[in-house]
Amino acid sequence: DQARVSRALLSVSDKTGLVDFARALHGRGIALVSTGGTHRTLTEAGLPVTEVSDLTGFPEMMDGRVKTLHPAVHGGLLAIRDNPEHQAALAAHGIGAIDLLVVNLYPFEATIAADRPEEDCIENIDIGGPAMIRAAAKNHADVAVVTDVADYATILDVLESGNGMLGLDLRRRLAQKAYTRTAAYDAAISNWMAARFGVEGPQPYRAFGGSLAQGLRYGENPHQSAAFYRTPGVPRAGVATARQLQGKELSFNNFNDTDAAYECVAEFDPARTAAVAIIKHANPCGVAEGASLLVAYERALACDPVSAFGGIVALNRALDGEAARKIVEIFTEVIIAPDATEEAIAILAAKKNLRLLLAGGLPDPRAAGETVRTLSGGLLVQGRDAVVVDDMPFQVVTKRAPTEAEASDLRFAYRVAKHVKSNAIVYARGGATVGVGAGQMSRVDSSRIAAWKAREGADRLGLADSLAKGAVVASDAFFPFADGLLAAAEAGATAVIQPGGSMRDSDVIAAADEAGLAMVFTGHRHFRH
Ligand code: 93A
Repeated sequence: DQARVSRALLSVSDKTGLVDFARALHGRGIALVSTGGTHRTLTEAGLPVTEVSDLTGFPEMMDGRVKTLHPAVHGGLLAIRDNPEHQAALAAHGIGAIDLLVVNLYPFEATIAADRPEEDCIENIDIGGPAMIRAAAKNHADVAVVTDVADYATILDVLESGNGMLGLDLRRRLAQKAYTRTAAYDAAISNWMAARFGVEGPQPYRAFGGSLAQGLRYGENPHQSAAFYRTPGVPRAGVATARQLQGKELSFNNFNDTDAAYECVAEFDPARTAAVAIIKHANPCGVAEGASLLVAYERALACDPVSAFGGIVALNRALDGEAARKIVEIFTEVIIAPDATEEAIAILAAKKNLRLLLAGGLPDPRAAGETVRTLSGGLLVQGRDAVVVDDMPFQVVTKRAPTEAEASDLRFAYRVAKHVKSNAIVYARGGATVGVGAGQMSRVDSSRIAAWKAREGADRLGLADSLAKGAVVASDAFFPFADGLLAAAEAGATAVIQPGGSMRDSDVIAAADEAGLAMVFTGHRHFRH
């Protein structure tokens, strides 16, 4: 399974390590072929190199768009060495076999990251490079393909120890890596086009074309392996692109919870209000608006301070000193914010284990995108839940319309409910959650838990009345029967927001009228599983 390397084709945009590598290949008696720029670099270094145009008999043309797209190149890469017909074809057309292909692609990812004009991005879509990579990788039985500068040293080591031969194992590994590279490259192009041209709907490439960003120590549990992949070509402020200023590496659960926290707090326009979300196990245990981040944090924390211990705190504005000072009073795993003041950074620096992430901005809750989940033997892909309560109908269905304060709290509660696992019930008052019921199999149970949390909150404050009294309640899906709604009324809620759409809507509306509740239908469900 050893294959001798007699001729190598080198065509690289990133010329790092190129000259040393090519010189070592030449030193082993390997003939070198290369494209324009690569040829120039190698010739300048004094190495004998054949130009691809001499192989093809065509000059590079159309600004280099066509340089290696020719049978003299692809025949040399694809011919099976022990297939007599293939060998006869090579001989008949005067094509020489290529045993080693060294290619790295036009820097498309770097070009879009630098926000270059559209025509530059298009011009940096490499066609000939991926074609050669895919050809060589297909023919890995005979050809070795190198797509990563980091592999030059390995190739030289193996050539040295193998007397100019490369083994099948290595060629297979390189081929697999090569297809990973071309897949990620095309994913970046597809993602960029989707964003640029406003293409909507599930796009497999956008969902799966991740590039490995970081291996993780373990997954949800220590016996599960895990890694974090970044979706290329999606310039979206969020956990995936945030800068970590301090603390240990994020764990799998940290990534998941921090994302939930930041997506939740991003529902609150920072120009309108400061807001804080505290998350545990991907569910909010407290969310609040406030005149300042400090006030918002204190109110979010008050909702469920026991659960908030060891939680993730997300803020919708640049973290300031007073909020930072308050947050570090209890054990917090991660803080994420668009930015932070010098003072806040200095305060957090004293807490070595606390992870601080600065995302540079907030994710757009209305942005298109996909969510992906695996099931045994398959994947489920869907568009993000990118609908925001402000854009939904706000249809009053009861005799009593909500007061202005109730209406504002209804919107607040619905924003939060979107980020609570179903069945979700959220009690809110004055722009703060006072009770959250998450993840129950029955809506009535979620209602009970939310009401119980509101009761506990009152007990902590030494108040006679539950915090649900005078609060509003949001439900992520319709109440199938009046019972859930009546439970909320009994707990003290005065207004309700829910999608509507149940067969028994009229019963539920009648029950709401009977109890003097104001109720609003949004027409949009916020299931989150
Ligand atoms: O424009 S291309 O898609 N057309 C081609 O035929 C072609 N062949 C190789 N780009 C092509 N390449 C790419 O040129 C390689 O993938 C590599 O990134 C780059 C190297 O060009 P140079 O040697 O001129 O610097």
